[in-house]
Amino acid sequence: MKFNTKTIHGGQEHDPAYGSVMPPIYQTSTYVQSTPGAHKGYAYSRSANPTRTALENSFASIENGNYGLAFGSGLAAIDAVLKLLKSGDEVLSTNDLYGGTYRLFTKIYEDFGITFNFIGMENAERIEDYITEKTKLIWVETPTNPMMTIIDILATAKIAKKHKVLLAVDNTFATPYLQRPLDLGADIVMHSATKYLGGHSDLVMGGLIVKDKDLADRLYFIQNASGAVCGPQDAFLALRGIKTLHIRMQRHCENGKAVAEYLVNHPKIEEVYWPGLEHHPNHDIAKSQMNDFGGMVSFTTKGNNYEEAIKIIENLKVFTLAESLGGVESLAGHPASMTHGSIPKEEREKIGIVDSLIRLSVGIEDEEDLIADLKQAIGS
Ligand code: P1T
Repeated sequence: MKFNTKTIHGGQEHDPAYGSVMPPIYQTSTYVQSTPGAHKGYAYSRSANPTRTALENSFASIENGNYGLAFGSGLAAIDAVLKLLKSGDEVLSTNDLYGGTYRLFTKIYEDFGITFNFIGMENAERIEDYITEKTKLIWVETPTNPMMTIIDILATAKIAKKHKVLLAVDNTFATPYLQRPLDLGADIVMHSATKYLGGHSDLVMGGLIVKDKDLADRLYFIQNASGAVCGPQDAFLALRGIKTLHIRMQRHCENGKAVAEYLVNHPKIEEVYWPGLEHHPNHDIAKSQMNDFGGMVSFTTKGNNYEEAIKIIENLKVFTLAESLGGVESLAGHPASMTHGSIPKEEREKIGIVDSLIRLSVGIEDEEDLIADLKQAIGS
């Protein structure tokens, strides 16, 4: 199956009970047993639930993996990956990443004796300089949140393989419509399915996808042992969202391009961060590993004025000021005070998250309405 067919049919079976075309929501915590241990493959819904299984199979299919796991949030999925590690292990991570991921790493797992090294990975060769005998995991976000930095997955995977280190890629911003990290040699793909996979801002959900059976078994064990699973209703909604991922992403990309190009030419805008722009520092890598450039666009205003950025955000009418991204509706956020507020100011500013940075999740409305909204909010 090709990608667009996989989003609809990948890993799906018609319901064996009544032949329903859409998967039933198995809203049950437990399952009948005829004698202890004798059941139809499902004993307790933390361990497995048929609606969640349908979603996990869809996750695996769209990312070209063999195994999928669904969690109660993106952070719960990341948490499960970190539980593969032990005290004394080291992790190399992109220095620009979602603030909540940074907080989980530094405020929870550092206390368990795991060391995190946050480095710029735009130049993949540099990564090797930081690998030690204790390095067990490389954590990559690409495009990064919110600076849209692109990391070369293929080159990073080669380094990870050479040193026998796991490579995990947070594919939330790109989605498998744009890039499939497992095909490029990553070991684990992670999603905040809250975003583009769900696509309608109506659920919180995480996903992991892997190819290797041993790794999958370890993660299934952690998923069951720690219990951060999603409920069947949310699994159903995420599955429904994935069925239109390809057409939504196509429009997100078209509108993202229109917005980025409008902002680049605006006299009040200083910098525009969108990997489809030819002057983006990693544009060539983006072109080689992504099918298009996505709908996330960040920008700063001339003079880097905090008050002016806040005024622009407040003036927006079609773009809604809110956390999160990846839904059909356009959202605007202020990373320094919202999504990345948990990163200390000096750290934040080193990587470009300055006070005037505005992040847009460009939705699938009419392009003309989005541009008109930016025009009235920014002024000329
Ligand atoms: O919110 P949750 O489903 O737990 O996912 C966390 C997460 C992980 N990775 C990336 C790249 C993310 O963007 C997120 C969540 N991000 C936001 C809420 C945001 O507005 O950026």
